[in-house]
Amino acid sequence: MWVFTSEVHQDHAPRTEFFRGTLVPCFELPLRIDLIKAHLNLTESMDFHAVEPLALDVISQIHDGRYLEFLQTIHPRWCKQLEAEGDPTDPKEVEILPHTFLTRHLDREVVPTSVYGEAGYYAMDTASPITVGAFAAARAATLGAMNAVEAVYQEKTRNAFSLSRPPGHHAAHDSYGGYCFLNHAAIAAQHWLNLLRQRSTEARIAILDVDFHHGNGTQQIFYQRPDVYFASVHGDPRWAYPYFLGHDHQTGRGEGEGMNLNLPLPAGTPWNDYRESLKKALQGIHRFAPHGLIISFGADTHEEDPISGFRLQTDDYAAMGNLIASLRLPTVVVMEGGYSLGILGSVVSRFLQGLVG
Ligand code: SP5
Ligand code: ZN
Repeated sequence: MWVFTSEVHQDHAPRTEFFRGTLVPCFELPLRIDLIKAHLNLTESMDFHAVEPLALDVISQIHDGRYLEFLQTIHPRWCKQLEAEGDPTDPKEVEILPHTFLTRHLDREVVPTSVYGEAGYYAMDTASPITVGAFAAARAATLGAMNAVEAVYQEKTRNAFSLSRPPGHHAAHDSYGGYCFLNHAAIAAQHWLNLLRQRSTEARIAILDVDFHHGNGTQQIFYQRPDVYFASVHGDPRWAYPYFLGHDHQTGRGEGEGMNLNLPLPAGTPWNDYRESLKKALQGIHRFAPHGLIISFGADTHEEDPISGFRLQTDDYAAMGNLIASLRLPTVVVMEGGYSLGILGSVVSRFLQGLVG
């Protein structure tokens, strides 16, 4: 298993998020990656590789240009405004957390010029602060996922893992949230398709999302496309974040009809039930016959996760990796969520070991 990771994520160290009516310390922290890295360093058959620079224009095939400009400029613009107002706060301490959102019946044609208005235009929640390093960290995470795709496409390895943060699967074509700004799995899929199309007119990629939360961004991005199959096992959005996407009646649209498979599950789901849904996801992927598989991996299905609601245990993740390996596809794993610092390292390590067999 090749592992790609970089230190750029350290500069995105958000302080607080809004949770149950108050500001609480962020769940999505640099320490998450440090702990996983320490574990993988002690895990057999993990080969760490440096992330190489690559052209990033593929990002514009997935995300809206105006949205990308927003992500890149919003923090410096807000800091400049604070400075002009005589606010002495160090830009490194400044976080943008919007409070007013573009919901139904409101006007989406006019993008506000106010920083908080613009953040509310693009955001889906109050839990994803934009810090000084958020965009650079997200871009580095995308680059890690693209490096993993290249390694697998060039057959240097059968499996590669991009160990990065912030996560990506809640980021849609032009919206962010759930701690995600760029959708690394979606961009990696697009990059893989672009490479495949240099050799062949046939190019199909499957994305399997096993984070506890539904990957609303990934679903939205590929909803009408026939070249990417998206399967997700997750907490039913009727009771779990992101609440407004991930129902089983959402099967794709137009050319993408039948290419989206949602498998929502009840609170408290243990591995034995989870496994049956995972098998259905794998059957769907097998029928699609993709050239490659991308896994959005979250460790937040674990019983100890502080913000989720399933009951998987540490040993179950080896079985999960093993089951997915039965697809026998070239596989890229990208890191999504997982917030229990106690079990995060061993869960990721078990999963990857199960995957390589
Ligand atoms: C990538 C990822 O895992 N994002 C998750 C973002 C979730 N943010 C909002 C969490 C709200 C949790 N609801 C409270 C349940 C507490 N038991
Ligand atoms: Zn999650």
